[in-house]
Amino acid sequence: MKAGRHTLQEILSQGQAWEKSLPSIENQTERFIGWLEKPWNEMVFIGCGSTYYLSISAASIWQSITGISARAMPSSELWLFPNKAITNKPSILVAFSRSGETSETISAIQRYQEQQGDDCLSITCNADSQMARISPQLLEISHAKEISVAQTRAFTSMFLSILYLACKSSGNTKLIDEIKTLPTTFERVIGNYSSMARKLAENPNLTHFVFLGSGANYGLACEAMLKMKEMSLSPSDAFHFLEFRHGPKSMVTPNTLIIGFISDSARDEEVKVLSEMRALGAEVLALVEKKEDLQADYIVELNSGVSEDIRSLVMLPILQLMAYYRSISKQLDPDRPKNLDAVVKL
Ligand code: F1P
Repeated sequence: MKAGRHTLQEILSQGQAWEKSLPSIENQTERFIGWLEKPWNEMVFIGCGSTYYLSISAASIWQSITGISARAMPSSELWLFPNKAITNKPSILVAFSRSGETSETISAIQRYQEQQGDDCLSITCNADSQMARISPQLLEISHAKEISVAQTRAFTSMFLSILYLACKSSGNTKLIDEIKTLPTTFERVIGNYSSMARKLAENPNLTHFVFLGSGANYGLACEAMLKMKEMSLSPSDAFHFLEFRHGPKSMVTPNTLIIGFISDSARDEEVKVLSEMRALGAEVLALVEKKEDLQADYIVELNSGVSEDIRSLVMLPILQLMAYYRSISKQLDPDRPKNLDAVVKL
């Protein structure tokens, strides 16, 4: 069987998966929207690996859209250190897991239920899972199921669901309309930039990949870093944009590709970091809504026309594709990353 067949199909079908998932998310949300709107003091998002990185971005976006305090942590922190993890009661737990079977996430939900009652929502691609059985509230994203080990469309589709929930629970219909435009933007960005992603992935001089993102983009930068590691076994790092100056920049060489997720809110400061890294010899790829006068070696211009909280999701697929192409160019199989299983069961 052709290496990477499933991963490629899952990356390229994300727009369709979002399109199909949205009506189902809307329907399911009716069941628990009143519960979600209760006066919770805090939302706590958990997951492992990709779904932990998803939690980081979800917490940032939830707080920005709803105004309710939100935090993210790996499932293991809540499971093993519950007293340190939960402070601001009443809180609500939102757990992400593609498989619904990751042991740490199941144990964290159980620990949370023992200590807090049953205020928990699980978001998964697998309704026939242990997670679904133990969770009082469930949101299933069935159109995003995957065969590959590395998550791609499952990640972005679960992200889409939390965007929708945040907008719905704050009554922001303008943002909900914006979400509905994302599949079209996805198709355009993939269509315009997949050859650029391939060229960068196949460049043997690039041996170190650094993903920079701040605010909600930090979780996405981490996820892009994880894709590059899992699929292509390439040294990759992720940092908050301005943190990169505080030590990590000493690793920059002409073989480094810096990939910046540029926000609107902090654009000027983020662009300065990219310029400094170019001056140190790195190659720079910027992902940005409008390129305007931005200086970079490579630019992915989104032109989404939607708010920054909604659009950041569309920055990820082109980088998933870059990881896929790099894996293929190293004669690896992106469908089956080395040493990895789709689910970690302890
Ligand atoms: C989480 C996860 C994946 C990762 C790895 C092991 O799974 O960490 O993100 O790629 O293969 O599992 P899940 O809880 O979201 O199913």
